[in-house]
Amino acid sequence: MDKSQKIYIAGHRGLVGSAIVRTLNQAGFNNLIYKTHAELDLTHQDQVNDFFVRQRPDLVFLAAAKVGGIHANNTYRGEFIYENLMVQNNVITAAKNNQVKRLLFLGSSCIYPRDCMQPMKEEYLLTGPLEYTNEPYALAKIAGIKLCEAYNNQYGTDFVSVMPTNLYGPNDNFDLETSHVLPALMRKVHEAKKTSQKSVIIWGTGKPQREFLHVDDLASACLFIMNKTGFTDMVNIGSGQEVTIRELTEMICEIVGFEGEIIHDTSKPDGTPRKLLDTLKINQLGWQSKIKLKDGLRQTYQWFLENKIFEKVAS
Ligand code: GFB
Repeated sequence: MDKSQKIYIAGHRGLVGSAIVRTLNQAGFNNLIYKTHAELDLTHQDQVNDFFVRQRPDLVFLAAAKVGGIHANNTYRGEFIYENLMVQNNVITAAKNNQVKRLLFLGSSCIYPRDCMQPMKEEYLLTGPLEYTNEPYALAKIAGIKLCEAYNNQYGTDFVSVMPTNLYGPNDNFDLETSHVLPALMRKVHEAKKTSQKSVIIWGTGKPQREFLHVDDLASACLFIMNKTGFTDMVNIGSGQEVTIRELTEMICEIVGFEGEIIHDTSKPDGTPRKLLDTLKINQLGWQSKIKLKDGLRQTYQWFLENKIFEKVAS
């Protein structure tokens, strides 16, 4: 990457895209382009083509996607496969047709089989059935990885796919119906404390294990991989910091200062029992995550308070 290059960040308002913009700005990259959803609908091929012909970006971070937690994935199954396929097909193909020098596609750890061997190596992709609750999303992401690979093979493009583990941080979605587990728990525990509740209800048995990565660590990894011109292997991005959902809830209770009981609603699904990424590949390239889960949780809770997220989502 050099500072004269034009960099397009698709999805700049989301958790990942906003962290990539923040990290690029901090590193002195100011030649950035981004459009809001209202200005450019990435599910429309004509709009995307026109945008690429007019703007001619050199580099693309493809962080635009329809995302959500277990309930959203399982409820809006049609939208999760349709919108993600449309966005990624349009952006990746426009990048190929308009001589983009390098594109980085954001995947997800849910592309691996439900009962995958742990930790999950990149080579385990497509070796078993997927988890039902997020199968449509995972299939779309797998298609995106394969589209990048196919264009690289056929047209000599320099597109790369990265697979982050469960992410968290500033600008996350705190809506209780559609969010991922970490922001949902942060908000639930905060509300329980504010309203002096005796208990907080969490979904499932609390036994599934999840690995969490702060989104600023992910953004640093994305810049690191973008800089590896010619490196097109799919690569995992994780932290190795794995906790059960119950342990995560306890950590959040401690940070928020809530001492009530944790109750499990086992009518809600658990999802994948475990998904820990093997990060040997990116570690050997020279990248390592830095932010410890406890520190990242404290920082994210601070952001939640300072940005008055509680009041915003409640209104
Ligand atoms: O982040 P999450 O929604 O999705 O976490 P996944 C789900 C786990 O947290 C399940 C438990 O074991 C839930 O039972 N959980 C407990 C809760 N309380 C809550 C709560 O209040 N809200 C939520 N959302 N969960 C996602 C995929 O899977 O992983 C995405 O759905 C993406 O597609 C992401 O791939 C990385 O971790 O199961």
